[in-house]
Amino acid sequence: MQGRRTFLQSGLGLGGSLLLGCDEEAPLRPRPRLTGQNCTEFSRATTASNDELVERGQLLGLEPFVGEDNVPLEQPLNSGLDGRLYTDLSRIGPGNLITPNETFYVRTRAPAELADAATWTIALAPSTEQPQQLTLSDLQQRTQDQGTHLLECSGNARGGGFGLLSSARWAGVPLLQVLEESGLVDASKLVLVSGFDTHAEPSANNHSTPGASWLFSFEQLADTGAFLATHMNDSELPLDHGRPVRLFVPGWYGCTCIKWVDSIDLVRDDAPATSQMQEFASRTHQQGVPALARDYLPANLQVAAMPTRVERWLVDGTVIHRMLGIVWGGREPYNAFEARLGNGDWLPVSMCGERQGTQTWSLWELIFSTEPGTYEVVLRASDPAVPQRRLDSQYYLRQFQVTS
Ligand SMILES: Nc1nc2c(c(=O)[nH]1)N[C@H]1C(S)=C(S)[C@@H](COP(=O)(O)O)O[C@H]1N2
Ligand SMILES: [Mo]
Repeated sequence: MQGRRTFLQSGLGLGGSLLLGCDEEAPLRPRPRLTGQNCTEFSRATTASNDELVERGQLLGLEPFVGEDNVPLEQPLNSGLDGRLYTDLSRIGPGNLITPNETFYVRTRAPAELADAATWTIALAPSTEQPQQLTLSDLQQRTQDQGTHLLECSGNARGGGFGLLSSARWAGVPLLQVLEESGLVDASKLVLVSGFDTHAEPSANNHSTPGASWLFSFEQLADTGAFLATHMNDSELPLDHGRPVRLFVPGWYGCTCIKWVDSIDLVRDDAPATSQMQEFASRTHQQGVPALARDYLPANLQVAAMPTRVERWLVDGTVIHRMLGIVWGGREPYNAFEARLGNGDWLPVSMCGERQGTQTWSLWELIFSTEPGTYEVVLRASDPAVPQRRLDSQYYLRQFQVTS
């Protein structure tokens, strides 16, 4: 074990540049360009194939991530509150940055008792003296492209291959616009967004609590550009993603993005936190479980990064590896990240182009060569001043195997 680690460390650390051929037999050579450019297009490869040659390299296959429970990916599992679908993150690539609707992760599948979309209405300010109704056609007439945003479940975990994370292009109407047009802007109030969440069956072992609602200040709605989404990747929302309408809060965890929205209320700013807010308090990094909604911190995603795919290549008779991964979250599009394999040195990863904003993921790669074995990999933003709570705690640690 110790020998392998040392080998990796010295092999990767050579003169600060990544050199190939760090074992005794192979002479040192410059890092091979697998492709003309960093991170160039590749096809999905699960098996070795001669078709997958890129210049001098031949893609032999993917190395597995290990210790991740092997949940079935990209197929609906269970129903209702326990319903899940895990996205296969190894598919993400330069030409594959949008998750198709069919494989976008699901956390809670559509309740069986959901009302017909044709007659769907949203109660606006139902507890006030000006109760109103918003029809679906009111919304659809105003629907506009809202751009590409990723969504991550705050409970995204290694056991599910971190597959509760996906990115799509959304269309809908900013919630603030709806409230303005309805004469319902009152900054002294909080906005309570609730979704239909009556499920025939309770969650097994009470793993998930029914009742989906979250409270926002008007300032938070303005800051995030939260919108009521009606479309995803140019199609109507799929049922499991909230048809006919869901909330989407750019940059915040999925638990705030209420599906099957049927009520938007204005409440006093000393309103208690909802059961959903309490359930997700620790996963959204609150201090304890605050009793009042106004004491909740924004449930935003700080900078995060992880590997999503480890490719095994044959280049001029030598096996080398290319790790691909993603970075996401954060207030600004930080571009400098480092990875550590095993207990080796921190190595800068190559970003695949500049990050285009923070609303979706960006790709990086790291090319290395090492001995067979099992390796842990963690990442960090190079600048320690960048808030990166989940990276600091190695939340996204993954283990991969280099097969012999
Ligand atoms: N009505 C309702 N909305 C909900 C939930 C729920 O259980 N019921 N789950 C939330 C959680 S925890 C997440 S992560 C996202 C998942 O959205 P998706 O299934 O479209 O990916 O929906 C949120 N909205
Ligand atoms: Mo979630």
